[in-house]
Amino acid sequence: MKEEQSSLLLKSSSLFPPPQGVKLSYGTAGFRADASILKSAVYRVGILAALRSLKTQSVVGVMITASHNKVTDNGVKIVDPSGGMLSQEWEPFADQLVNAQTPETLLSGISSIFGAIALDLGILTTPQLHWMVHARNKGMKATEPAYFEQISSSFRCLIDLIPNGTKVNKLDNRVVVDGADGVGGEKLLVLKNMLTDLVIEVRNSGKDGGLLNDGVGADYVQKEKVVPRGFGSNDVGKRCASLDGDADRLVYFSVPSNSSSKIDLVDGDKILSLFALFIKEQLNILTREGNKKSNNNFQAHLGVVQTAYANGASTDYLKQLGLEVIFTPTGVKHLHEKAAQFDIGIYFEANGHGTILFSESFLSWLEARNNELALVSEGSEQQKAALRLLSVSKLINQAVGDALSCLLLVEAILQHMDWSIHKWNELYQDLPSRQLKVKVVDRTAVVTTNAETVAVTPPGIQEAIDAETAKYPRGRCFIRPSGTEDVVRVYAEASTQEAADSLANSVAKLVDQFLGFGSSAQ
Ligand code: 16G
Ligand code: MG
Repeated sequence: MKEEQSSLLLKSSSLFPPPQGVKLSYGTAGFRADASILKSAVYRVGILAALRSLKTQSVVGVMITASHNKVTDNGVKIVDPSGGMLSQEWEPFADQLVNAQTPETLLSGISSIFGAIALDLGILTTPQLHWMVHARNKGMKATEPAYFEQISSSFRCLIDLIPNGTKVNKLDNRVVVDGADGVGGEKLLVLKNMLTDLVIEVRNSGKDGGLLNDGVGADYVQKEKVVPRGFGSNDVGKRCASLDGDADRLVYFSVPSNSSSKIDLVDGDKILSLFALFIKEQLNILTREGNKKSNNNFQAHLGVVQTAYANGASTDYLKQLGLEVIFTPTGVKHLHEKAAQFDIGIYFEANGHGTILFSESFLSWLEARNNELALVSEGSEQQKAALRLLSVSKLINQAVGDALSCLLLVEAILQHMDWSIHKWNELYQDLPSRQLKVKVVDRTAVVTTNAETVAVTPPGIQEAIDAETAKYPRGRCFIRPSGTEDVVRVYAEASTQEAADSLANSVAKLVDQFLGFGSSAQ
């Protein structure tokens, strides 16, 4: 590095000294902390992003967002050239860079960052940034209007392909969306005007001064199972949805009665199930009997990826459909990586983050098959199925889970099936579950394996959990250290709510006995 460049870097980095006594870690999805101590991390992530861009000779992204957390709690993360999460190989480097205590140590290891160009894309949802990085590196138009145009036009294609009989009965094309008082609500106000076959009512759009993620948003709705602010007895029976603050999570819900604030939740697992059902149906049409004569047939490998938090009833349902279900540890980077190994990989976390990935080779085959069908049987069911799959691949974000594009896909599929939210919710019935968190002395003492379903350490804890779980019909329980909070999380599932609560409580006690402050004080 040239002398004047390094002195410039020394000077500017001393403007953003790292907080004393705090060690930040890249964690599940970027550096997260109270905004007051994050300045130096943001500065250094800028340097890291520049290095990543130069190393890969591609465009990368930097996102600052509170996501689903309270407004003072911020995060900063890098979007890789593929549009996905930062390569996990670079995470240790990110940790070193962000925790270097002096500007001099920061300098060592950085050979050259000059030459990188920073573009301020303004305020976007997290998935919009991922989409733009992906598009830009593929040489495609990477602007916000191009994003809106792509998702709204592919939505229109899906609606145009709805079988005629269904269209006549179509009554219910209205959805009410809670924007979490975040950026997603604001963007949805733009998107809704580009749609003719769907009426979107946006609440908590952030325009009326509501506080981000405060009693609103996908995380609140999914965890508390009550209506978000601004929803209530007037909404009984309506199809409602909630985004999180940066619009990478989506859950649906309905208000069953006007006597309480409780909701019927339709979570990420059910969105996944709806998507899987639709995709499987289209693949079946495309490759069914009578179509075999084609010398251009292809048995697409369809896979589904979940985490241990997926409701057991959803996994049973997906397996009943004959689908291959794979589990990974929590965190989008893990699910995404696995889903990318299929021709069509569908992944979702129960919290509403997920998408559908199409492999390049499957898409080229699909394009070719569609062209072939257009020649020999234009307008046939097979060709429509091919077109629907192509439209889904354009609508659904290929870089990361995207609440806006998932919302449009859910709406298109519900219209296609002529299903109400109730019909959709009845695909299967969730097993009652309970989540708890336990403060412990050192959460890293819990090490898990088998996609977080088995605790390897501390010794003996898994046997104790197993013994407790065996007492409950349909009991399932696991513990894991949170990647975003200083706690150990407990998840329990059983045939009744009382049983799930009781199992979770017993296992939380075990965690406290093995790792908690109680045991350490003894
Ligand atoms: C982050 C992850 C989310 C995961 C959650 C788990 C991304 C973009 N977000 O929000 O996928 O479910 O962390 O939090 O990867 P926990 O480790 O505290 O339970
Ligand atoms: Mg988020």
